[in-house]
Amino acid sequence: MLYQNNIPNGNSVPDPCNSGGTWAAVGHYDPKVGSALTNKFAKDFAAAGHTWTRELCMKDSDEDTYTNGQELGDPNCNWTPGNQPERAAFGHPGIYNLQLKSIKKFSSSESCVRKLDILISNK
Ligand SMILES: [Ca+2]
Repeated sequence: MLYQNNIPNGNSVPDPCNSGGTWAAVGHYDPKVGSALTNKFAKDFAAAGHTWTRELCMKDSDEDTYTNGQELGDPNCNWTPGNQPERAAFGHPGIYNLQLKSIKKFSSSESCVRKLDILISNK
């Protein structure tokens, strides 16, 4: 996942479906499969030429009121590739945290990731 290096904390984005875990494929709805459906952050990232621009940093791709920069630990949009971000990432820039609150309960046969896919496809 080379794109991980193009965003701050790209290799340590929290997995909202798995407390303490990380979400490797940040632009996708499946944490590990880069070919899975892309999320809103991925679309904005692509529009920025797969680079971390000030505009992308200031944007709130998943509309959860936190900018992508805030969620990824670059609240002042100063990060450049290869350097240490100002803070640790605390949120996933492509998954609206409130959506997760509404899907906390799922049966053992359903995964959180699948629930996310269903939510998004109904949007
Ligand atoms: Ca956000």
